[in-house]
Amino acid sequence: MTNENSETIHHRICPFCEACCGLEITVAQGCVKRIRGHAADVFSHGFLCPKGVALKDLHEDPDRLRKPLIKRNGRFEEATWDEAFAEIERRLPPIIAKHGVDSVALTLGNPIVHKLALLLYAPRLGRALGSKNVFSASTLDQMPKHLSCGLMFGDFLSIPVPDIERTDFLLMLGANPMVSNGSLWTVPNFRDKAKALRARGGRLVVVDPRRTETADVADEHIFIRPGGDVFLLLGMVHTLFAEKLVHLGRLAKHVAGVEVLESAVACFAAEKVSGRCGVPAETIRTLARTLSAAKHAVVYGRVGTCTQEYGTLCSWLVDVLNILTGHFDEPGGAMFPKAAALQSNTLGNPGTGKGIVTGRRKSRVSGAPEVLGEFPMSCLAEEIQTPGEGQVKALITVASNPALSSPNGERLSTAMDQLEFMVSMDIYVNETSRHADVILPGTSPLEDSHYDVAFSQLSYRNHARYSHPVFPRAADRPEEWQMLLRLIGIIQGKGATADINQIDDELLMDDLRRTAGPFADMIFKAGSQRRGVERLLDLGLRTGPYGDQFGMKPDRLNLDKVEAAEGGIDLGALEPRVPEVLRTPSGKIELAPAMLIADLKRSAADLGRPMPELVIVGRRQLHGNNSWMHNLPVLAKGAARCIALVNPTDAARLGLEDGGRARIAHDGRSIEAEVEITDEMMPGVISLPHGWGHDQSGAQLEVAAANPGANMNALMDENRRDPLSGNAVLSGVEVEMRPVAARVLAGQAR
Ligand SMILES: Nc1nc2c(c(=O)[nH]1)N[C@H]1C(S)=C(S)[C@@H](COP(=O)(O)OP(=O)(O)OC[C@H]3O[C@@H](n4cnc5c(=O)[nH]c(N)nc54)[C@H](O)[C@@H]3O)O[C@H]1N2
Ligand SMILES: Nc1nc2c(c(=O)[nH]1)N[C@H]1C(S)=C(S)[C@@H](COP(=O)(O)OP(=O)(O)OC[C@H]3O[C@@H](n4cnc5c(=O)[nH]c(N)nc54)[C@H](O)[C@@H]3O)O[C@H]1N2
Ligand code: SF4
Ligand SMILES: [Mo]
Repeated sequence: MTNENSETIHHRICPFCEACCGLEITVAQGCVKRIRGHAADVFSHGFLCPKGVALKDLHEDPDRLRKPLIKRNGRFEEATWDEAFAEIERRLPPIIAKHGVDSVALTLGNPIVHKLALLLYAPRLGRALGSKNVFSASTLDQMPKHLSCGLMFGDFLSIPVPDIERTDFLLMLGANPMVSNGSLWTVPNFRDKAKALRARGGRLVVVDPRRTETADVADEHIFIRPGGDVFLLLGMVHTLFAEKLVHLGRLAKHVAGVEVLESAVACFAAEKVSGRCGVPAETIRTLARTLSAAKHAVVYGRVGTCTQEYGTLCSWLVDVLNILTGHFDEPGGAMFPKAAALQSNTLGNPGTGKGIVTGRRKSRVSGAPEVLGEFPMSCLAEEIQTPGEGQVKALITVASNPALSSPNGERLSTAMDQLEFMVSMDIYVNETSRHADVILPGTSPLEDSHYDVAFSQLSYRNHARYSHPVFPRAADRPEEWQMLLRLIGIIQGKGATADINQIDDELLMDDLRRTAGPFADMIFKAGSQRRGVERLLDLGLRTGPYGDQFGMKPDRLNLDKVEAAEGGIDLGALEPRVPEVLRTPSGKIELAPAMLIADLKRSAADLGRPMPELVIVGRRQLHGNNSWMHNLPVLAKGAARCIALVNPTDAARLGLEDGGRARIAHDGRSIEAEVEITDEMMPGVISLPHGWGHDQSGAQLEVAAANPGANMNALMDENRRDPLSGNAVLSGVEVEMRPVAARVLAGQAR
């Protein structure tokens, strides 16, 4: 669209967080002039946050790499694409030939789910490589939820979300959507949705060791001891059984394991668990009663409930509560989205399936079980550093920054220097990619097309939205799916100059043979008009639950239609999907999976554990995104600073001053941060944002380096995980804290 000032208006879904807001981007003279929320977007209705505006800064960031880099004699030099792939071909295949495929590890980072090309093709790279050493941000984030949902519903990606627009009671644990804008729950403009909930007489209750921005807009905030959620949730489940408040409603005939669950929770009465979670027994009982009595209600737990040693139990119990109170798969409760394209639980036989398996392999050093085809990210350093058969010798990172995002980054950084070869697909020379031998920079989001394959599976409403590229790519620049195909060609032994279109065809045909059987050839031919991501997306839409079935249902969806719909296509409110959504072998919701029931023993044994005096939790900040947006000026001049929040009683006990600096230590490792004293923190808990620590040599992040902050993950233990999911423990870790004398500070070069 062009207006009278010869400005063009473009619509682009924001790729920065899970809210997936539709943006309106005004371009003049080849530059972004303005970014606003797209008012006519059917899903986000004009909402945006400060990060959305920063797309301009990202696009223009001089530190964002445009050309591949090859490290020669310890220094990065710009190279052509052909040179970069030739270097990879020279160095990677010999390592595979000598040490086997498992000697090459792959790390997959968070931006992959926000970029169509990476989302659809990084798994292809993983399959082509065939290494068991695959690690991703999922084990720093949401693996517990994948596992609990996989066990209960039969598919790792069958994750229910709150139907916020129709609920009367939302109980939220370990999430702060006022800042994060939601996670495993695509819900742009949480603020107005929460406001509307309260305006219609509903209640929002937030359980968090910090009185968060979300707690500030809630009816009630309840402090909880970090890591204590499993006990609170068990106390609630116990109350439901003890007070005969269980009513499964419509789902009664679709649920297995109620009795097993009832006896397994018998020892977790509210009075028993109260001390361990720091929530009064009466509050626990009242929460259970309110949940049961509400007409439409939903419990939701996120990062704070996953990044702890009982992450899988917490994730499970959240859904157990929804199910036991009749709020599961019901309007206003926890519901399953039905995405238009590529959602695994819309494939196969509705209502039954193979379920999930985990532990098909164990990691070499710690013996951690594989979950969803991965090992815990926190095992990567030991896999590199421990000699022996199967040792990791080479690493490919795709949009991941584990040097900052995963526990004990210092050890991992040392380990990365010990590799024989490392490739980073990344847009910056940062804390991780500085260790690489070759960096392949991805395109700016404004140069790609986009469709949220992952987040439409987690959305508060069903929808289909596609964005065209805002700017053309430079002629010599491959798209990210093309880079991944080049890597695949190298790994397959076809070489760096192999015909990637042919590889793409072969991979698609392999997929179709697996998923479409006798229709494979027909579908392949039907896709022949398009290539790459658009081809996969078009086929996904056409064969999906709203699809045109290649003309058999002509009024339904294909990519042409979604592309043409400015602002997207609304596919309606969430609808009940049980039993159709289930893929468990029993065809039922498994309320009491054996693995989880067995794990309750661990939490029972832990009820009397003495509580440390001081523990640390993380937080997110509106003006940043994990580790990688601190280089964008518009965000850097905002409020994001790496400050430790401390309760006044702790500050007094430790001699800390507001605005002063403190050293925070754990297990011999320490960092330094500014202190803010605030009663928003629970006594005994401090909060520090993650993703900081941009003072590492060799990174090229000029803006971020000016205000580097400290890396809280330097304190975390790489050996502490939820044993079921492999998720790292990033919350509730014991720390010591002491003031840093001003005099010392003055003489200190940081
Ligand atoms: N202590 C603590 N640690 C945490 C968390 C916490 O709450 N507390 N949260 C965890 C969570 S939830 C997550 S998801 C992880 C994230 O862990 P990671 O995914 O490892 O970390 P990010 O900071 O998101 O880094 C993303 C990387 O992708 C690169 N990148 C950005 N855009 C693109 C692109 O378009 N193409 C390519 N090729 N690369 C790109 C960035 O430069 C950066 O290197 O961190 C986890 N770490
Ligand atoms: N602006 C911004 N938005 C983001 C991101 C970002 O970095 N910045 N990151 C994105 C990513 S990758 C993700 S995964 C999502 C995450 O989105 P959310 O899940 O909403 O994550 P947080 O905002 O970190 O909120 C986690 C909350 O858990 C609390 N908490 C810590 N430990 C415990 C505990 O043991 N129990 C309980 N009940 N609470 C606890 C913390 O105090 C914090 O308030 O956000 C995404 N959106
Ligand atoms: S809320 Fe998330 S998706 Fe929306 S503009 Fe902000 S960063 Fe982008
Ligand atoms: Mo995340």
